[in-house]
Amino acid sequence: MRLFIAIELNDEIKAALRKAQGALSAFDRAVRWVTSDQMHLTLKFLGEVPDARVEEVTAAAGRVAQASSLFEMVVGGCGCFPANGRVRVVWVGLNEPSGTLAACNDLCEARYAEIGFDRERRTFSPHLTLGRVRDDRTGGKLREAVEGTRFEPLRQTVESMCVVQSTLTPHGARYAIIARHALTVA
Ligand code: 2AM
Repeated sequence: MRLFIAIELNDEIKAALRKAQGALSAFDRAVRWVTSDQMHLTLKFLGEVPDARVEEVTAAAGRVAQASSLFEMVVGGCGCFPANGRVRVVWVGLNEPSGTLAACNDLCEARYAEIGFDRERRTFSPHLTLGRVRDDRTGGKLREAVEGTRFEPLRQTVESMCVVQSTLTPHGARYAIIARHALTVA
């Protein structure tokens, strides 16, 4: 099954993400907006995992969670990937002053590399995907609108991380949490 490691978002943040999508509704034809059920923060994408290895993958996430402390993140600010040219992904950014999120991502990379998963080659750019664009033909208008969208900072204390199964369907990806591991209280 297709798996990734993620952090769930609270309802207040999800509602604000929906509002940001609404503010960009002029681009509804160009962008496939993610639904509330699909909103999350990805820590590590694992890809296809044989059923026989799911337990091992879940246990590895448990060890990462045990070695990571609770932390607070501040969500805010809209942007696009890539940084220039046609937009592929519309996102909301986040700040995490304690560095725990980056450390947690490093730990995930290390633990999963130990059990044979590829390390992510791109630098970790934590983001909350708002929508994906197949072919941006807006001539820069989408980027301009995204970069001009206000998103008031919102805080969330992150207390757990999850192993998520992604099932690709013609209507988009369906996500199901298969394990949730509490982070350590310092
Ligand atoms: P994205 O939000 O930036 O698209 C489930 O697919 C999650 O894993 C998504 O949040 C996606 O990030 C992330 N992801 C990272 N690498 C991926 C890859 N190679 N293929 C699919 N999703 C990936």
